[in-house]
Amino acid sequence: MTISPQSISLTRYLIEEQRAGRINADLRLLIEVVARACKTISIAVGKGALGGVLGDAGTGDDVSINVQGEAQKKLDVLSNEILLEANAWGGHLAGLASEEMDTSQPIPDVYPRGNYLLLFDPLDGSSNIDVNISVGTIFSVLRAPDGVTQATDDDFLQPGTSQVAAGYCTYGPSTMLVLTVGNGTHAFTLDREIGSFVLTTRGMRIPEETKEFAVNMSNQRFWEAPMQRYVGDLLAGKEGPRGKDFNMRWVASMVADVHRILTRGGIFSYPLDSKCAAKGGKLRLMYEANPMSLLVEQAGGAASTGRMRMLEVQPTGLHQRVPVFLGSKREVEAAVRYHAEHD
Ligand code: AHM
Ligand code: MG
Repeated sequence: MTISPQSISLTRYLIEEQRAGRINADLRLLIEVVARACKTISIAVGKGALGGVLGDAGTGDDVSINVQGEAQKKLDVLSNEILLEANAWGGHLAGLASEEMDTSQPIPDVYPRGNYLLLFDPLDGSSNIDVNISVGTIFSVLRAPDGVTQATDDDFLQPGTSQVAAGYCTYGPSTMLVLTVGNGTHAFTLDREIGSFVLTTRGMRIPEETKEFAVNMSNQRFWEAPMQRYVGDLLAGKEGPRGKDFNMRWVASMVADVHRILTRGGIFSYPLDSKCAAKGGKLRLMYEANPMSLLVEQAGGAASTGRMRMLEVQPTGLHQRVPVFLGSKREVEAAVRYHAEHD
């Protein structure tokens, strides 16, 4: 396949956004650096067993555990290192935070600093790494508070409405970067031969109505009452109160599930359940729910905790967890209604 002169690369897209005054040079560089790191991660993921990167990090009884109490995979650790290394020296950041690190990471003293904060989940969907199913990287960009050049954890605790950019990269049959800088959600596909991301869908739009939902049904008995009733009504199909038959899909990689929903509609949910209630939910607000919520809203969808707009949640911790409902607008509104009727 050859690239046509009409093809718009990520670089060109970002330069045009800069010319239009929607981003500055530092944010452009930051996004380029993240995209470059994602290409490196894509190569490691693509090698699979041949790259010696499958399986748990650490050995035997000494399996490496992250701040979330989860066993780290070799690729989790490698992806984290790739993103840290790529972003440390560019001079556009005042700090970094990752799912894989307890606290935020300062920029090494030898490098200049900038005005942005970067948060990421380096390799989301870890349970799928060893079975050759799509995984992805999720990232969120915030502005550092005025005057802050070396950020502490508290500087990151800004609501999702403050994000200046968000995106994910999905490592599936093709590698795709889906990005927003607050002016729509756009998809870029990696042209592996020339090593560049090419704009393949400008202005993704999520259909407002859907007949498809994504949830881990094995947790059904642990859900709260409004969620039980909501999914019960979806399963009741045409004969039930919703009056239509719903289909279900669950990859167990948020990036892949959200990518499907951005492409053809649906509702993704990871609700509160009695197993994760003490933690506030399963998915993390700052580097999973918030960036995905901005991407979804920018594509005409909606995102909620079930009780409030996701992007308005005031974070209290870097690794805070939240219940998540996002995707087709009318369906997210329906899920929110079930919660409101119950509360
Ligand atoms: P991870 O960040 O440790 O990979 O966990 C997040 C993942 C999401 O990608 C996915 O939606 C969810 O956990 C899957 O959960 P479950 O194992 O309950 O199906
Ligand atoms: Mg994750």
